[in-house]
Amino acid sequence: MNKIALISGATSGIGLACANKYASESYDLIITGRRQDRLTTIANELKEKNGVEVKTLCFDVRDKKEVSEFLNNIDDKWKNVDVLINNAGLAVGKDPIQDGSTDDWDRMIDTNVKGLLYVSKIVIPWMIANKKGDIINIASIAGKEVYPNGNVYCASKHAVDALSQGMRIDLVKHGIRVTNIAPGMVETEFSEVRFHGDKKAADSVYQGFDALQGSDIAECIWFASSRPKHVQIGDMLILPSVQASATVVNK
Ligand code: NDP
Ligand code: 8X3
Repeated sequence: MNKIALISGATSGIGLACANKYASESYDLIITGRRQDRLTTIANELKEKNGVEVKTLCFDVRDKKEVSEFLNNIDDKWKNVDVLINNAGLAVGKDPIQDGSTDDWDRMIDTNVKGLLYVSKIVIPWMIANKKGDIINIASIAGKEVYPNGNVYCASKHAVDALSQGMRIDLVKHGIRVTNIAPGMVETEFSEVRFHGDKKAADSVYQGFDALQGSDIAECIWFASSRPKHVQIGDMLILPSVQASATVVNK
């Protein structure tokens, strides 16, 4: 029987790259997101290419009831999740705190912090019952540093960093490993979402240097979760070679 990875936010970027990586390593997948059309296409491609099983779950991680119903209603065999990748997340807006939109703040905190918690709340008991599992939380360099106009996004990712530490402490006695992944600039749909669909503004973020790609992060996540049982990768900061900090980029 194949191992199982559950990847939240697998319709693009880092989550999609993880889906490709874990399927290529013969994992069966539960992939989630809010765009069913993309989930269906991705699932069909992964099944055909890798011969694995792929279950798609279309829900919004901000909706506690939906998260609970969709996850709890899957067949028991799917509940043997070996690797949970808490990836669904976003930045919305890049404004000084005094000009920020409370709607943007709600979206970031509800998705990046509460959504991650809602999914984890359902999956952790399955892992405890199995006495094993890997939880991979996608934080950010924004969870280690704060940069101008990053305020609430940075706060939400600092929260993810803290939750990774808290989960590791609380779950160590259950044989569950917790890895915090902190990428720098990765070329995905992230900036398009952050700039409210302004593709020109988004493209300019990644111009003039070789940005990280989703696959670079997926390789690191795979490395962490494929370590021998006695090894736990606690935290990884992954930057493009031209990036030295959240604000210093040689481009
Ligand atoms: P993308 O925008 O390409 O992917 C984000 C994914 O999250 C999509 O699959 C999206 O799916 C899903 N998602 C967003 N909101 C929700 C929601 N409310 N419910 C369910 N799914 C949701 O960006 P990235 O791949 O870059 O982002 C992935 C993670 O990586 C995020 O947590 C981000 O903060 C983090 N990160 C990104 C960096 C970067 O530079 N790109 C750097 C550091 C961290 P759908 O729209 O279908 O719901
Ligand atoms: C995304 C990277 O630097 O835009 O988390 O915050 S950054």
